[in-house]
Amino acid sequence: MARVMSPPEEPAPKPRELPPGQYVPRGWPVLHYGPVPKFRPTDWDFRVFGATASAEPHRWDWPAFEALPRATAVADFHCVTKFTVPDNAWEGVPGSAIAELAPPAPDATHVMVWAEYGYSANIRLSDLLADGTMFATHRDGERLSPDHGFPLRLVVPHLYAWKSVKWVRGIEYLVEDRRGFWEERGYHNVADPWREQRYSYQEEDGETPPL
Ligand SMILES: Nc1nc2c(c(=O)[nH]1)N[C@H]1C(S)=C(S)[C@@H](COP(=O)(O)O)O[C@H]1N2
Ligand SMILES: [Mo]
Repeated sequence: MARVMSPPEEPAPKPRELPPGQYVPRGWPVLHYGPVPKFRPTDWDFRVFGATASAEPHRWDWPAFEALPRATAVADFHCVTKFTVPDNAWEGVPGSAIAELAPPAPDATHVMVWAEYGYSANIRLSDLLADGTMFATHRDGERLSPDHGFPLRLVVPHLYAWKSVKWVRGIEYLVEDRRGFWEERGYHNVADPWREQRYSYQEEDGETPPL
């Protein structure tokens, strides 16, 4: 028997929760230090070195990297200058996949992420393995533009975006934490936006590598 059903009540949209001090800007700002590097596919490689399980470095050229297992993840993107870009659909190679293919030594605790021109950022090994961390080639179905890190950028959505290294070329496993580019210049070593870890003066003594 046909019956007219009243539509289910729409749940009220939940207001987005932003980390403290953040706002949502128009569009997707471009922010970085220095020039945008040129991509030369024949020179490009991705290296995993430092404290690897085999004590040997790993290397993929561009075609090999493009053939690695891929995944997608939707996440917000929080810059320490206070903008948050919501709901980015990232696509790329998960950090955990890289760690499986090029495993760290048992005593590795941290990772230095290296980009073109020597930009770097340090993260914990657990940040590399976390859900949502990936070496991204695409956002919202489109290949990254040169400004946003083409051909490859790291995305670590649960940390401030200076850890989301554009034009990434490799990672170095560390048995002892070391500060990266911004971490040496007054920014917080860990950078959890939900705890508003913006600046190095907020770090507890002895918890992080000295400045
Ligand atoms: N190689 C490199 N990656 C970088 C930076 C940089 O200066 N160089 N800046 C970081 C900072 S501070 C931010 S906020 C984000 C910005 O990414 P977007 O330009 O795609 O928004 O990139 C991060 N990755
Ligand atoms: Mo940033």
